Amino acid sequence: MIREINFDGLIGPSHNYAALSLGNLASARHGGATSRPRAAALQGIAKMRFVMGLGLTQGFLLPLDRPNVGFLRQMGFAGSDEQVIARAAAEDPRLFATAASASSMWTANAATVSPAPDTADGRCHISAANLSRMAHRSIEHPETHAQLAIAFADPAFAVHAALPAAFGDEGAANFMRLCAAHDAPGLEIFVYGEEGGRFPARQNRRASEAIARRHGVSNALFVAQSQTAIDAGAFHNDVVAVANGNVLFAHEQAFADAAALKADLARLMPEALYVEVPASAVSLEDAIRSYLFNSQLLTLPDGSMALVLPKEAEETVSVKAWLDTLVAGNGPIRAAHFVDVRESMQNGGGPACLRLRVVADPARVDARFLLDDAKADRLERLVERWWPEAIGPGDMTNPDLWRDVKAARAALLAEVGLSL
Ligand code: SUG
Repeated sequence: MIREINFDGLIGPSHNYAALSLGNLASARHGGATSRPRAAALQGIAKMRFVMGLGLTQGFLLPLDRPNVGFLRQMGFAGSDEQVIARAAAEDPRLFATAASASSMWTANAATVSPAPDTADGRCHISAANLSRMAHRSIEHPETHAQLAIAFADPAFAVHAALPAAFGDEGAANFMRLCAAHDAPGLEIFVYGEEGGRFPARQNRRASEAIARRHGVSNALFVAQSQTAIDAGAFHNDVVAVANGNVLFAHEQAFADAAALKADLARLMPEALYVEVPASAVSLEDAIRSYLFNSQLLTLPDGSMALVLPKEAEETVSVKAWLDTLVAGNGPIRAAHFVDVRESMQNGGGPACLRLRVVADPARVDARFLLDDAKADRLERLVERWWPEAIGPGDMTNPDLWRDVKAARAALLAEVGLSL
């Protein structure tokens, strides 16, 4: 039976705050702060456990090999791996931080996924995202693609390499799917940004069109993000909108032309429900600071829907008030749960950033990427033993730290039984 599986990024041992993402206000605000990789990874695992506890299938993707020595070699640093790391850290700290980021944790950006019921050949198509607008993220896709090719090697899937870098593609963070049920044909909504604003638009329209074409998706809409939202810090659409089943939950200022989108939905999918949060109830600033929309909107086994939101949403007065009214009402969203993913949030990644949704039969997925409680226990023990407790700006040039980070990932791969 095909169903939705959430693949969360296990938060890597190099997690740090380097202010690498222009237009991502949380990342800019926390640049130079001390990160807590161990706590971060445990928060991520706790979220996965919580979603499993709701009765849903959970998977995970592994952190990439960081610092990325191959990239530093491309940038001209030579010698042993240790020398490359030491020289880059000393000579060009920002370039080194680019190579050391644990940014692959945000698997909503790993790929775009078109489930089998939507595609011409009846396979689930998965395209790795080039993430070409941010240097530290642009070096993720070769390793991400390799990992996806292992996890989804079954012929039920078609895994594609990233698009050419000229066409920025940020994966599922700019993608929504509306459907009567996860295993029914859906309407795929590709959201793109236009250049010319205060911050870079990360998703290019042609990239979205190319993904729909190569996936064989004909029931698709291409929708522009509002410039106001990008300028206010919504660097990905999933900061201001999320969809699940027949529900599209969005801020009033999410799209350049919300009226046109509503008209298209009325024509193409009359059963769609557009749950819009007016700016008068929750300002764009509150929505972005709290990550109200960067929540997981989930269909539970009983058919009702629940939101899994960051604690920051609970702590934002306007957002909490709006959620209380939403859940008390008669709509499809029956519950709001709050999880602590603060370490990721401080880099601009909420619950929805941390997961990639794949609609598939779990039996067709490489079981090493699927989670159960026993494996979650083992992963927690491993993280407690190997993940650094803290990384402050002064630690970035410490060779012992990077030795520990490499050893931690090696221990994880051994535990999971993968060599990547
Ligand atoms: O790409 N932050 C990530 C956050 C990604 C959030 N994903 C979604 N919205 N789906 C980004 O901007 C910050 C890294 C740093 O500054 O150290 C970072 O890459």
